[in-house]
Amino acid sequence: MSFRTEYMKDLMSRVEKNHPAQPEFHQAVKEVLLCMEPVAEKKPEYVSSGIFERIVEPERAIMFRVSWVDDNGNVQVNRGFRVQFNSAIGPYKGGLRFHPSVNLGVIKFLGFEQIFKNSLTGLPMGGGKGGSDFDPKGKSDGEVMRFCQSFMTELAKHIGQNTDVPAGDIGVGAREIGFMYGQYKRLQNEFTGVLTGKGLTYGGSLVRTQATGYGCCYFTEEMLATRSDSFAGKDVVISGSGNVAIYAAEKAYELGAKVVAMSDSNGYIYDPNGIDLDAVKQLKEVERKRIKEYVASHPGSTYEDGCHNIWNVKCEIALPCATQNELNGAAAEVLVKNGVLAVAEGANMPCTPEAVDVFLENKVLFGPGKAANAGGVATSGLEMSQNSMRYNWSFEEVDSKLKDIMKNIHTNARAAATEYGDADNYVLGANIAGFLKVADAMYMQGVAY
Ligand code: NDP
Ligand code: 2IT
Repeated sequence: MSFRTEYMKDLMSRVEKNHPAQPEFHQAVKEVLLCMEPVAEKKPEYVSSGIFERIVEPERAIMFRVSWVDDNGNVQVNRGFRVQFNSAIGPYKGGLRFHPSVNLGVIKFLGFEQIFKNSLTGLPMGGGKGGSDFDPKGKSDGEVMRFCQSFMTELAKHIGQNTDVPAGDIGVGAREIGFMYGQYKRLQNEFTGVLTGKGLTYGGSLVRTQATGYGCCYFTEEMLATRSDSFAGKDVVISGSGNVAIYAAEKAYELGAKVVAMSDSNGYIYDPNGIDLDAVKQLKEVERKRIKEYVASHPGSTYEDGCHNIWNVKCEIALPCATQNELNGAAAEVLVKNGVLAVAEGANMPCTPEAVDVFLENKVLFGPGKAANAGGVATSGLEMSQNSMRYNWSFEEVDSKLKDIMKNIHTNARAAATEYGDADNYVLGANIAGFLKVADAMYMQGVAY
């Protein structure tokens, strides 16, 4: 896809020039700006008030040194980031990623996506993201704790329940959130909802663990319903075996489907009998082992090194739930050839632009991450509400709110896509529906002279 208007083309060139060597950020901005061309034509006041120029620039980006001492007494140094991208509709909100591939450009892409995703949830949350190039893999609990404490010692100066509320992402789960929350409390002497994804004993919300994966399936079920179809009886391929992948698999089974393949960063397993999810949970959540160990105890299943070929496994529903750009144009062609009906992004930007084009051209139902994986942050928003009320809702109450939110996101994205002339294009619909609320708030709040 390329730009039709000089205005957006120029803006994109400026983003590339001002944020050099950040390809993931450029990719995320380009996708949104491409969808914004008809919006700019319909709403010239957004052009004259510089909304598009402002929305692609983070309000604030914080970078810091994180030093800590490993189990051998050696000093280690990592880099910490928090990008506070947009606070037009609420406090900055978004996860923290700990992975060696993290850099400023990756955090900016994630923070940018988060603006529109959070807006789509209908809850009052701005967009932000953070993290570190720290690799939790192979570290002891003590090392992870000392890293998290050092990370929070700096981060605490910049966050707060009404300012910026981080949560988990790749490499940051209940263990890391607990260590960071403990350190925040020690530093500030305050028990507040400054992080989400907390443990249930200290302010966490029921369903937050399951929310992204469940939400992704609720969204997919809504898309399928527009073609009088459902998960029932379908084969599903899910990449990843982390928080999002595991609970997407759990809900896919509950909705009557069979999950036949899952992966980690080393390779993928295929089990034609349906993957035994309890075994995957035990391996990945409890023992923190590699997924290839699954095949030893599951006759009939196979393991292949490398994650890419997972998309060669025949399925009707594909849910990429690992990381960005994990599914390219060639993989999308294979999925289409094998009869895929629906693809929903549990991860952030897992499909390359070429892959997205293949799905749209072939009328595959395609749920972009901003819409399809918004259930996680939506439930974080519900955790914030419960923290403010000092009250807890039941599992059923939170799950039913999550379901309603995913349904509304689907309805609103579809309505925006229809208004702009392409009803089945959820990329267009999600970007426009997410953008309009934020743009309107920015417009009404004026510019600082
Ligand atoms: P986890 O750390 O729990 O799991 C990540 C999974 O993806 C693991 O199986 C991991 O394999 C695999 N993975 C990570 N990096 C790579 C890579 N570079 N190449 C191949 N595989 C990789 O993270 P989450 O499940 O929380 O996050 C997964 C995706 O979902 C991310 O894109 C995240 O941004 C997105 N997301 C997460 C939300 C949440 O609430 N947690 C909400 C919305 C989106 P291994 O075990 O080998 O590292
Ligand atoms: O990408 C995401 O939406 C998340 N990692 C969850 C963010 C949150 O604040 O719950």
